[in-house]
Amino acid sequence: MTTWLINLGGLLLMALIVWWFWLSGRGPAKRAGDAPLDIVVDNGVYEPSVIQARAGQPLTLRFLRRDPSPCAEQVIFHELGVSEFLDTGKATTVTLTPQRPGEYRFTCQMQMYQGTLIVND
Ligand SMILES: [Cu+2]
Repeated sequence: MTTWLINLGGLLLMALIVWWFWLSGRGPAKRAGDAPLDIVVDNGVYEPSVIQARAGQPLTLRFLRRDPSPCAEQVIFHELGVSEFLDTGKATTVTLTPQRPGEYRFTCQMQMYQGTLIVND
């Protein structure tokens, strides 16, 4: 009886972890589908900083810059040839279509802000 209860507790804990990471949207990587994905630029981090996308499908990102320091004013997708200036307090939309699977870095011009775009097949 006790073992059964412990197993049940373990299952509930696993379900909670799964919910937390995949369903609540608080996991380390967020998948951007057709809908624009908001990325907050503040305190030296992109939130979320890891984005998932699919090769050959357009990806729309909305950068919401809250950090007024010049460091945050530009976002650069290295290897993709995409860069954009961000206005403070206003959303800047960046649309890109990554063609090949892989990991692409995106940073500010001084590379203090760091993000990763993971492109899946
Ligand atoms: Cu910077």
